Amino acid sequence: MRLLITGGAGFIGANYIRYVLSVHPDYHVINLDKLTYSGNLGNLKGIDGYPNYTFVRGDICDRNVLDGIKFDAIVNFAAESHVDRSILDASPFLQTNIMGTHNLLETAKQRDCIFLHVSTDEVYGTIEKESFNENSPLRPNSPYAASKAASDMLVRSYVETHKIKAIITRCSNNYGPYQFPEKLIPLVIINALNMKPIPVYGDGMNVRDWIYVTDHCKGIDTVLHNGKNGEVYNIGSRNERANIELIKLLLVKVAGRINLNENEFAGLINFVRDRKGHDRRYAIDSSKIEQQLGWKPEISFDEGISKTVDWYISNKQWWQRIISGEYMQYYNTQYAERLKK
Ligand code: NAD
Ligand code: TDX
Repeated sequence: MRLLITGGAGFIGANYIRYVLSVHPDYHVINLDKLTYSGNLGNLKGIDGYPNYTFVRGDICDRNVLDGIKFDAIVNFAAESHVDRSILDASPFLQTNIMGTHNLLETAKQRDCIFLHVSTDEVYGTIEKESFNENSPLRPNSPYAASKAASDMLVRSYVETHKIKAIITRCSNNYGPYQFPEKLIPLVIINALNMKPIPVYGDGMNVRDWIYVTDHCKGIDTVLHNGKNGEVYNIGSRNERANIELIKLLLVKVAGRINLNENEFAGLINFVRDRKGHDRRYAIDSSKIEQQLGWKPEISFDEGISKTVDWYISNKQWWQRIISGEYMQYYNTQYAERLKK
């Protein structure tokens, strides 16, 4: 199998490449990535020398690049992925997430290949009680979520109209190694290690449903090999936490790991202006993939959080390179904005 993985230099894509090459050592992986601000070839250190791994720097919107690559299946991770950035400027989200997916679908239409589209629970919007299943209506609330919902709809239309072989996965919030520091969990760990304030949006009571990244990767691989054409599969771990509860837990873990009294971190928690259109709660029902395909999450929340804290503490060089670059300018500007009443 020749697998084209798009966005494989990002957080989940890089974890997926590591997973695929460990369980299918006979596969050839081609990683097509534009290397935007969140793409980092350092995420694939150790893999880059494998004879069955090829990196191509390119844009999923560029048809010529795709025409030059041979593959049997596409797993599409490539996306603009950060909600806050989509609020500042939605254009790159529409370009990559919608037009890029369309370009990949056109390619899939011309070739007899499988297309697995990695989507998100955010397409369902926010839910007060119970959880989203695959038949829940799509009610995206951020420009990011709207662009992902649009791409999901395009995938559906290509299955119905052009009879391509495509499947969609919708996963909840991921965490684990190699996550870009703009996302909540790495941000809290890194800010704590640097004794910097931790911005808590609004009242801190927004709820997210957290899954360890390798559980998501295993779910994607299960769907790729055993999923039914045209179907949608939710992937989640039933680990709902209010943000403030999660932040406090992370601070306890970090303090314990560096032998500091956790009270030293108490003053870092800083309630700031809320995110516009901030979804109150996400919760995902993954009984379909569990019952039909036999997948289930394997990493408990406590184990996953401990592994993640350990990884960031042991891989300072990885994140120090990022926070000493242009990311910090984005972060500081955003943080200053959030302090304004
Ligand atoms: P990320 O931002 O860490 O990585 C995105 C990758 O895509 C980067 O390597 C980037 O360089 C690449 N990319 C961006 N635009 C591109 C383009 N036009 N052409 C080629 N490559 C391009 O994101 P992530 O968190 O790893 O998310 C990966 C996918 O999973 C996304 O589609 C996202 O919507 C989805 N998802 C993420 C989460 C989560 O919690 N992070 C949850 C559910 C679904
Ligand atoms: O500094 C912060 N303070 C804060 O309170 C940041 C960065 C976030 N938050 C809050 C906002 C959310 O309620 O924490 C929660 C998680 O925020 P993010 O890490 O930005 O994730 P979220 O907006 O929930 O979206 C994520 O999950 C679904 C991913 O970024 C998406 O790519 C994925 O589709």
